[in-house]
Amino acid sequence: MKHEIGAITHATCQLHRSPRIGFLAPPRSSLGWRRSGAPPVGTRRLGRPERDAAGPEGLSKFPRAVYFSGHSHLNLNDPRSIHQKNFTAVNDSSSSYIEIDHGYQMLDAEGRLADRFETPTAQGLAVEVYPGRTVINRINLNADLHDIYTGGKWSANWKPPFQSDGTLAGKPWEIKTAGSDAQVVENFTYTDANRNRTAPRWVSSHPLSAQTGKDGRLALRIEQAKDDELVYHYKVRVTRADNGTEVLSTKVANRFDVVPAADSVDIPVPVTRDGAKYRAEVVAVDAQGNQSPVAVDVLK
Ligand SMILES: [Ca+2]
Repeated sequence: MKHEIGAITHATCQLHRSPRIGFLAPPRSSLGWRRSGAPPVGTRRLGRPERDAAGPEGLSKFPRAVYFSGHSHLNLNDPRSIHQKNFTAVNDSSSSYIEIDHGYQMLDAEGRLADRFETPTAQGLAVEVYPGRTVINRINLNADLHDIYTGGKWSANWKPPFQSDGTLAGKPWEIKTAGSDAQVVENFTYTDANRNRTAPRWVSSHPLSAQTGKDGRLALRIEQAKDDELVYHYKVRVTRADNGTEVLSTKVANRFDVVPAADSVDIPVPVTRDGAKYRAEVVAVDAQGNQSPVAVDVLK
């Protein structure tokens, strides 16, 4: 099974043809960037039926196994990118562009709200395997602020030099692998039962304010909330203060992949800033769905 796990990892690397850390099950492993070529020493390439057989059911008997998603593009900042039940499964993101869940809007390069789930940030994993523990480092290779459609063109592969020198996408994930199989499972920390339950909090006593957007329209400025993991998105609702007519209702993805993070974000509101009053309600939400108190303010 150790060999099969290595081969699965290698097979997924082949799919994406991007730099990845080669990985074998502990305690003995090889470590290094792999692009293509022969499978890691001591492993063999699996065919599809064998890979299917080595899926969740097959791996459930091997709690030290680490399954790398391959080609998921899902970002490494998200605490849900690791999961433990009978073994460990991790996303391994992408070295071209990363993705968040669908169903959100992001601010594009011009500061407009656009339907986006991709950002041109490069991420990868660096895996260290020691006797008794495995450490998976989440690396942000390019933590700059870019838009996946810069200038209206698909812009997935930003090239160095980057403004940032590279950062981490979060604390390293550590897996204890010493002891019996039962002890290894008992020591799992990234489980459903341990999912984070601490909600984001507002730092400013007045986190909302009115700004004038580039086009002369109203913009809602949000002073960023804080979370013990990350603020995943903001639920935003803006209504006319006099009659309650809704002018904006959306979920805005927070660019937690960008370092340094912006202290505030300006959300364009599709109304002219002409003195009319608008009621803004904003809730900060973390990746697990924990919600801050609603921040309310009247803008004009
Ligand atoms: Ca939290």
